[in-house]
Amino acid sequence: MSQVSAESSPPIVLVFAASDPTGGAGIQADIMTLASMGCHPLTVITAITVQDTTGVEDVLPIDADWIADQARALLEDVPVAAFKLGMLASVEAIAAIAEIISDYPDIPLIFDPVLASGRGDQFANEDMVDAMLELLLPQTTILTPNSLEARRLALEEDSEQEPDLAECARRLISAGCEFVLITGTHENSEQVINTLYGERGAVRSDKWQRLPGSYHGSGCTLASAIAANLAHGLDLAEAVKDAQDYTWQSLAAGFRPGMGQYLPDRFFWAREIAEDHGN
Ligand code: PXL
Repeated sequence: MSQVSAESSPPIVLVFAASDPTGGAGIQADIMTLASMGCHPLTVITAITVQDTTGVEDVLPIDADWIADQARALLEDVPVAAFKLGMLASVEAIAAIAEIISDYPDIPLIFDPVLASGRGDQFANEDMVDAMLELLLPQTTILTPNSLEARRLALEEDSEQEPDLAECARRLISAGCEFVLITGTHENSEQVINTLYGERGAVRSDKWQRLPGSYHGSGCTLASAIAANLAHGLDLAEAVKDAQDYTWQSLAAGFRPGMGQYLPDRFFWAREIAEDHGN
């Protein structure tokens, strides 16, 4: 058994994301995932939302100065092993976060470009998409769009034809990020195919059994799991593979607390232990 002393700290991940009161997605998903994977989350809230398991009713962006002040206070105090970005909610917030992380070029940045919810609620306008491309992609270690987000981020103004996903990845990498993981949940394939691309093209492609039902928070879970693995020191391809496995298990253990979508159980292993004790 490994020794855990009061001195030793779990790896610390600084998350910028929005509150989802259902606990399905957003910063709540990030907190649970990071904690479940042995990391400690520092959490800067970028927006609060009104939502239930059926949809998002409203979003209140937090003032960019407040976002910057929260992050600066933490960064002056606590060493951080990775940054994770989720919903950002305004151009000003994107600019403020981009400026802060530019002071820490050696810390890996996991950027989940949240443009819409899985249910189609829109979170980002064109100015925000432009700001993400211009200010955040050049600082990103790994970008984790779903296929819809990848197409929107990679769309060129004058092109009529929709690019295939490999071409989207090429464009996003030429916009400055090191790696792109495009997830295939929204595609028509029998299995879900997630492909990791780097500068020289596809690095790995993983196929997962498509689960029945509609899930809320799978993208946040996946990106946070990658952040946790990078914070633990795994190499990137290994971090991506293991994070998908963790996410799939969370989804397979998912539950439906309300009348809408299923939520992942990011502590599926704790339930297994509790059930064993109950025997
Ligand atoms: O799943 C993306 C997402 C991220 N963050 C918040 C959300 C959602 C989806 O609804 O509400 C706060």
